[in-house]
Parts: sequence; C-alpha cells; structure tokens
Amino acid sequence: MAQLPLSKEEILEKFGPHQKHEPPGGWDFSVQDPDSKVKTHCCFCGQGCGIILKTKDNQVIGFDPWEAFPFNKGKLCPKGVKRYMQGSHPDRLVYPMENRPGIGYERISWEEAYTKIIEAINRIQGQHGKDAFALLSGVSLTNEKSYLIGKFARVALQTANLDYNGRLCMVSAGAGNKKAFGIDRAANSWADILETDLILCTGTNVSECAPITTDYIWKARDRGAKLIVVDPRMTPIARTADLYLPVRPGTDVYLFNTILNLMIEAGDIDFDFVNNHTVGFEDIKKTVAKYSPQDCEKVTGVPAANIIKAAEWWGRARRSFLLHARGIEHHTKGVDNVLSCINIVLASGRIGRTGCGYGTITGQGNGQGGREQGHKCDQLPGNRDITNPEHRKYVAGVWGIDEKELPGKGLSAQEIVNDIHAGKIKGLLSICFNPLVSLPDTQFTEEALKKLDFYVAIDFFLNETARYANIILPGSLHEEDEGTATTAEGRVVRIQSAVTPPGEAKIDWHIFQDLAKRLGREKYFSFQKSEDIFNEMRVASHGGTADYYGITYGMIEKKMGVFWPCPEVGHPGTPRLFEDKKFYFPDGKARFNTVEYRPSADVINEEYPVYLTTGRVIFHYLSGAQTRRIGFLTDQCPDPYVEIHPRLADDHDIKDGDIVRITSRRGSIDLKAKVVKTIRPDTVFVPYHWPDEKSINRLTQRALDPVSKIPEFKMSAVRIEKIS
Ligand SMILES: Nc1nc2c(c(=O)[nH]1)N[C@H]1C(S)=C(S)[C@@H](COP(=O)(O)OP(=O)(O)OC[C@H]3O[C@@H](n4cnc5c(=O)[nH]c(N)nc54)[C@H](O)[C@@H]3O)O[C@H]1N2
Ligand SMILES: Nc1nc2c(c(=O)[nH]1)N[C@H]1C(S)=C(S)[C@@H](COP(=O)(O)OP(=O)(O)OC[C@H]3O[C@@H](n4cnc5c(=O)[nH]c(N)nc54)[C@H](O)[C@@H]3O)O[C@H]1N2
Ligand code: SF4
Ligand SMILES: [Mo]
Repeated sequence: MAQLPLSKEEILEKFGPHQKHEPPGGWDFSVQDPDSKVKTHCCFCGQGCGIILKTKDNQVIGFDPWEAFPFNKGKLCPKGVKRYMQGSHPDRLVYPMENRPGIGYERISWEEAYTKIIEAINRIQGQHGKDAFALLSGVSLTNEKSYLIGKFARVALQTANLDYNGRLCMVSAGAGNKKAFGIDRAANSWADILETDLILCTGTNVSECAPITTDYIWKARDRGAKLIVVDPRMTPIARTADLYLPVRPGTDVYLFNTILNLMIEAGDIDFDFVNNHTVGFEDIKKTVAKYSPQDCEKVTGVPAANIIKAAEWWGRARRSFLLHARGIEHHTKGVDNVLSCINIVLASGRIGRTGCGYGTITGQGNGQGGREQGHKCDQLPGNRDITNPEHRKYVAGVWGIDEKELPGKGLSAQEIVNDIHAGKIKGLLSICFNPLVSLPDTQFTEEALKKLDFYVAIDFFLNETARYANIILPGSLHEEDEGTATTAEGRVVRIQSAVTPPGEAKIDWHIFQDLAKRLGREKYFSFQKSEDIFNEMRVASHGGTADYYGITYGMIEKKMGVFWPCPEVGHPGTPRLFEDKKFYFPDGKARFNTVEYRPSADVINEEYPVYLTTGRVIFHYLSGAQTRRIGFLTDQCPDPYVEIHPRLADDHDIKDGDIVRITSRRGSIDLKAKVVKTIRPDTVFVPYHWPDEKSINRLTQRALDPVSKIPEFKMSAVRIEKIS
C-alpha cells in the first residue's frame, strides 16, 4: 500500500528538495508600513530567541530584533534570520493529497481525507488491536499541541504506541536528570552562566547549535571565567577554550569517572553538601577508585596531564557550570554519560546557587516543554509516569475517563519502526517528524515504511518520509498558530500567530480535534482556542514535577516568560532549581549514580578502523526539510561533507575536495573531503541534514541505550577510501 506513487525524480521535480525561496529581485527589508508587528519566538532550536515578525497581506515579510526579550536581547543566528521565508514558500502544502497508486498525488477534500483516515484506523484497529495503529510526533510543536496529541493518542486513538522525535534527542538527558535530581530541566537559567568562574562543555557544538549561548559563555570569560571543552572536534567554541580535551567518541564515562576519582584523591569534595544532601557517594567512591589518568589517556586519547588539570580546575573552582548536549547523549550509554557528568557536579556541591549550575542544552524548538506534557510513550502530563497508578488516576480524572481506559506504556520511536518492519504495527500517523532522514539505518526505515498498510503524514512541506504516505495533510507553521513553548532554560514563552495558514492548510491541533470528533470522542476535544488547551494542561500538570499550574498566558506576556515549576497562581516561577537544596525525591536528597565505562555497540577493528560521528552545521536544522528550502542557508552549505584530519587523509592519499567513500556495516556514502586539523586523527565527522544518497544515517545503526532508547548516532565504526 504505502509505496512511492511517483519516481524519485518525479517527486524531486514536483516538490524540491532544494526548491529555494527567493523572490525575484531578492527580499525587500525596507517595508516601512507592515500591517502588523508580532512579538514571538524563533522555533528552530531550543534557545527560543525572541523576534518581532513583520507582516503584510497575511504574509510574514521580515522581522525586527526584539531587544527587550531578556534571553537573546535582539540577537539571532543565521537560521533565525531566515526562518520567516518558509511561510509563503512555493513548496508549502496547501491542500490534502492522496497517493493513488499508479497515478501519483491527487488533491482531495478534507472530508474525503478524514473519511479515509477514519476508515483505515477502524479497519486496522478492528483487525489487529488498538496498538497496531501508532502515532509519531515531534517537539518542534508547541506545548499545547504536544499535550493535545498525548491526549489524542490515549483518549481518541486509544493506542499505547505514541512516541516523539525527542526520543532521538533529549531522552538520555531526561532519564539522567530524573535519576539524579528527580526532575528533568536545566537546573539554572543562563543568567548563572554570566556569574560563574568555570564552564565545562562536553559533547556540544555550542557556537553552531546553541549560538546565543556562546554569548553567555564569552561574557563569563570576559569576567575571567575559564572554559573547558570536551569534544572529538575542535569546534568554534573549543577554539576559544582554556583547556580542550579531544576525547575519543564514546569514552566520556571514563573521563568523568577519572576526574571524580582525582577530585576524591585531592580532597576536592564538598563533604558538607555530599553528606547532607546526597546519597550514594560511598558506592561511587569505590567504583571510580580504579580510574587512573594513565588508563584514561589510553581509553579517551586525552593526555593524562590535561585530565589532571581538568580535575584540578573543576575540583577547586569557586563557582562552576556544566553544560552538555547530544555529543554525550547520542550513545548506547547516553544515560551513563549524563550521570557521570552529574556526579562531578554533585561532588563539588556547586548547584542551586548564584553562578553554580548544570544543564543539558535542549535541542528542538520545544524540546523542553514537549518532553513534559505527555508526548512520550511512558509519560503523562506534568512529566508523570504512565505506569504509576496514582499518576494514571489523576490524569484520567482530569480527562474525565476511567483509569482503566488509559493505555499503558507503549513503544519508543525506534521500537515503533522496528515493529512496523516486523509487521506488528500496520498503521501510522506522523506529524513534525521526518524519520526516513533522522532515524539510524535508513535502509531499514525505508523497508518499514513500505510495509505499512496505511500512513498519514501532517506537515507543511512534503518531507522525505511523507513520500510514503497514503494521505498527506497540510498543517501549520508556528507563525500561523499561537501557544507556548519552553526553552532550554526552562522558560515558558508565548508563541503568537502572525498570519493564517495558506490555502486549505489547517492549524495542526484543529486537525487532531477534527479526527477525534470523527472517532466519536468529541466530548474530550472541544477546545476553542490554544489557551483552553493550555488551561487544561495546567491542571493536568499540577502536582507533577513539571508543574505549570500557576502559569497563565497573561503572566508570560507580562514577564516575557515564566520558569516552571510554577505550582500556584501568583508563584513567581523558578529560574534556579534546588536553591533550598531540596531535590525531587521523598528524602529530598540528590542521587549519585554509579556508572562504569563500557564500549560502544559498533566495534572498531581492522576492517572498520575509523570512528564516525555525526551532527550539525549552523546553517541547517535537523533533517533539513525546512532549511534546505531556504535559499541563503542552502547556498552557505549545499551538501554534506566529511571532516578528516590531515594525517588520516594522508594515510589514504586523500586531498581536500576529493570524493571519499565511507563504509560502515550498514552501507556506504560518497562525500567530498574537508581536510581539517580540528578533528581527532582517528575520527571522521559528517553532518546529517540531507536525505537519500546524501544521508549519513545510511551508515549509523539502530543500537539503543537500554534506559533512554536513544540511538547511537555519535559513534559508528567505518572505513574510508578515496574514489576519485
Ligand atoms: N545549527 C543547528 N542548530 C541546532 C540544530 C540543528 O540541526 N542545526 N538542532 C537542534 C537540536 S534538535 C539539537 S539536539 C542540538 C544539538 O546540539 P549539539 O549536541 O551541540 O550538536 P551535535 O552536532 O549533535 O553534537 C555536538 C558535538 O558532539 C561532539 N561529539 C561527538 N561524539 C562525542 C563524544 O563521544 N563525546 C563528546 N564529548 N562529544 C562528542 C561532536 O563532535 C559535536 O561537536 O542542536 C540544536 N540546534
Ligand atoms: N545521524 C544523526 N541523526 C540524527 C541526529 C544526529 O545528530 N545524527 N540528531 C537527532 C536529533 S537530536 C533530532 S532532534 C532528530 C530530528 O529529526 P526530525 O524530527 O525527523 O527532523 P525535523 O527536520 O525536525 O523533521 C520534522 C518535520 O516536521 C515538520 N515540522 C516542523 N515544525 C512543524 C510544526 O509546527 N507543525 C507541523 N505539522 N510540522 C512541523 C518539518 O517540516 C519536518 O518535515 O534527528 C536525529 N537524527
Ligand atoms: S539560536 Fe536557535 S532560536 Fe535563536 S535564532 Fe538561532 S535557531 Fe532560532
Ligand atoms: Mo535534537
């Protein structure tokens, strides 16, 4: 059923993928009399920068800096500057389409589309059970949509199998945060970065992926703060570091356990904090005792002297701030990596005070909020646990259903695709997710998509996965709907609608309400506006760790954002967690979690001797479905490439610009070599923002972290050869 109706060439001709949007004569920024100016936020990355959009004739035609917004104070990165060009893009999906085998995509009416979708849901669920129809969602979506989709899956579709693209992103950090602190949020607002004396960044390309954070780090450095960066690549932020540790991919636990051991040996431990506010220190002390700097050098490739220096700096700092992102989280030991970092924060006792903090840098636009409000296969709103009877009872009560009707824990994103491949899941609804590009092992994902009985995709562009859909529904951009998002800092901000969706495109959440109605569940989905959804979400989150109850639209607008937890109306919000040294466990104490180093899933050997790691460039966003359509951004970085150290390049007679074949146990890809001294000689790096033959995920593997179920995007074993 789900198969390509057109050849790939025909699709490319019809829809892109590189259809750039640049009006003849370029863009005119000089419009003096826009119809409106709307204060909202860039929804590409989790920084959530404030921006003022200018509109004319129901189109976003430019922007002004929003200087007053406290996080970015008017600053934006190249993606934020060009984001508005998506709105009137010629590739926008503006009416529902059906894939008619042998014919291609044909325009259909919304009513026809809905009828076919409901028929397919009823047929598949009738024959194979409720869970045979799955839902994949994404956290570029607002809090309101995330919440509504969570409720839709459980109350309307009644499937356990709902998961989201954050499963490829934030889940290792989320699981680690919950294990150590009992709550999943950056512990501080970024204001504390400005006040700190030592910043440690590991596994994060701050300058390209969280560009505004660079500004915070550099302001701290201007005050004399030191910076340590841990990364196999000397990224732009690493080039400004006081100490750079070029760690071998997949070895962070070894490094952080060694640092902790050195701190213990030197007596650089805050025993007052450790004894009174944590549990588990004695266990971890025993475990890390065997981690020596000499062994650590062998495993991580970082010189022992620099490991010792890092331990001394961290051990003796007066104030410190640790930041990490996907570089340590995208591993089959992603959760352990995160815990090993948190352990050195807890041992130092430097948390919950001015200039003392910790945070994972959230990825997608609403990567924080979207992981709180019941969007995950194991979660209910307020970051509640779907397997906890009390949590179930509370949320069922808010929704007005019997607790027994609530499905249980479902499969995670990769596991859903595995079950589609195995023929167990037959139907799929996806929104805001492009798994064909973003999941590992592309060939496997493609095989799975071809096996689906029925697939409906909601998007504003025809992304590569949606090529396999039976029905495609045109949804909305952030600029076309209102709501809230929660930024990397934990700040809940207001997304304002500037224009209405073009053509017959609909606001995303209206589509879910329409479907719920046709599934006979209208009673539970009769929201009139986003604020109604938010208000129900506040109640559903109340009493959970991610408590939004006290936050209102009015308060967010007045204060330019409110930090959760905010459990009561009138509560000021919580920019800095743990000020009272109370952690979110019954005894109020934080947890040391003992972790041991273990190797990555893919094995380096003679046949596959090189480490491949993957990630991002500043000009593109995620699967590239959005940024590959924006002229300026595509011009800056039209194609993927492979970063190779001169020594490794020499070994293979590779010169800058040569075409290199990279081969893993899953597949091969041919890319242009970028010979750079800023990467370890045993490692190559490829950005992942492209589909088809340019997709590096043809080489990555489906091995998952056992706890978080995140795939190991950051380490594959490969070989390289010159082919031209
Ligand atoms: N320009 C841009 N910005 C983005 C995005 C985007 O697509 N483009 N996406 C957003 C999203 S969703 C996310 S998740 C974030 C991601 O933000 P980041 O995590 O900062 O970005 P990545 O490029 O995925 O990886 C970060 C770094 O990890 C390093 N690394 C690889 N393996 C290891 C390892 O084993 N240990 C250590 N210590 N480091 C390692 C890589 O060399 C890389 O420099 O960015 C957000 N911002
Ligand atoms: N090799 C490798 N693979 C990776 C990573 C890596 O570092 N290396 N990183 C992983 C990470 S961290 C992430 S977050 C994932 C991301 O992977 P995906 O979530 O698959 O990537 P996106 O490009 O965000 O795809 C989202 C789709 O949603 C659409 N969309 C965006 N906003 C909205 C909206 O508001 N409404 C609707 N209806 N549609 C919307 C876009 O047009 C796009 O087609 O990729 C992962 N894959
Ligand atoms: S840093 Fe992130 S939120 Fe800010 S402008 Fe760039 S992409 Fe948008
Ligand atoms: Mo992400």
